Amino acid sequence: MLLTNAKLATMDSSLTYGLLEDGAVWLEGESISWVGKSSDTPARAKSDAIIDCEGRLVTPGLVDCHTHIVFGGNRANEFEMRLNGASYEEVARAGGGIVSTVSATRAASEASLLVDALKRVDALIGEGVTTIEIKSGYGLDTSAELKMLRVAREIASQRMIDVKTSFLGAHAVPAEFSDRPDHYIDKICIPALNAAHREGLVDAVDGFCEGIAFQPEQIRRIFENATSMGLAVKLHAEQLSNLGAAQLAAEFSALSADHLEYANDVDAAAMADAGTIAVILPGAYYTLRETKQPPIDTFRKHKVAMALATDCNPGSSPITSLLLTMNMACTLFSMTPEEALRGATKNGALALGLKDRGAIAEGARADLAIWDVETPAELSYRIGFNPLHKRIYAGAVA
Ligand code: DI6
Ligand code: FE
Repeated sequence: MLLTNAKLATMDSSLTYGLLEDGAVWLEGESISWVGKSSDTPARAKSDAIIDCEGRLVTPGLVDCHTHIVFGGNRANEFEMRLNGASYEEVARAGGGIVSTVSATRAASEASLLVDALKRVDALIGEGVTTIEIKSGYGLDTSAELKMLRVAREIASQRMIDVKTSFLGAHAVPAEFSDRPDHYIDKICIPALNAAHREGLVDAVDGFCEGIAFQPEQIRRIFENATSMGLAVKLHAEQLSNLGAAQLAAEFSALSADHLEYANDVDAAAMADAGTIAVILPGAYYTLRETKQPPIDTFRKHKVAMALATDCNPGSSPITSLLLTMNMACTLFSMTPEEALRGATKNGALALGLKDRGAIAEGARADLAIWDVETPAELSYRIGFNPLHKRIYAGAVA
């Protein structure tokens, strides 16, 4: 397949999107074989099926590198309670919060979890997403955690999208262990991780290091177990306070540290040294009406690569639009449109340990998005508008 007359945002290492006017891309099978000016297109490429992009913008397929998109039920009732004046404590006493999603997820069948998740995944696919990360973390026992991860794997077999899974058994202490968090970590969470890994369900291991979740030393035990099995790690870090989570992530050469509103200069330096990606999640900041912004300038200063993701989850970020996430990152956190698009392509891929995608480059996966826009900035500028013209997944229009 040959794409011609395209304005290519290659997102290669240079700034300004790696923009190439009047570009062409030759796809062979699931890979990009050639990228360049249309006038330089190799003769042998011209015999293939041609998509005339008619001057449209072409970007790498989008990467949503942080989602909790598999879950049972929803939390609209909490949303309404809060807006009618209920406090978080009153919501919690009414059985709200993560525990309510855990109950709904444990009660749901694998089939119903899949049906519900596919609706949300289809919304992302409709915006040009070609790779998505999906976490467990609403099961909090072995059978339910494996159920969630099996659903994540099934999504990849039912949709033209690549799924990377993250085990997040350390998302919350389940009610039955509320007074014994260490017992939960050692007797439930780690055995569940090992069982999930044995079944081939785990691509990386995540945790929630926060006062309302797990302490660094508890996360450390999970990370030591994960790395002993050769699994990469990532971490929800410094979302509501600074517990040293970002530095713990850097110590384990984590793929990413995520949220980071309370990260500081020392954290950024440690992340830069470790090559740990900063995953910025404006959906949660917006939903929770947070006021402490992640230190974008500090990450820039230390050259910490920044990714963006929806953090799609029923409590703190019920959002299924990576384009709106990009807009939020610019408007709320003053990221530039170039940083936002890089965060949803190349750096999102790096946050998953993937170097074979996120840029339009020879040898990269043939995952592309063709947009009805004049400039890349329009992808972050518009609010609630989807200008996707065509999505190409693994070399096929999908
Ligand atoms: N941080 C969050 O904001 C979500 N999980 C996490 O680690 C909250 C998830 C939920 O409220 O269901
Ligand atoms: Fe999250």
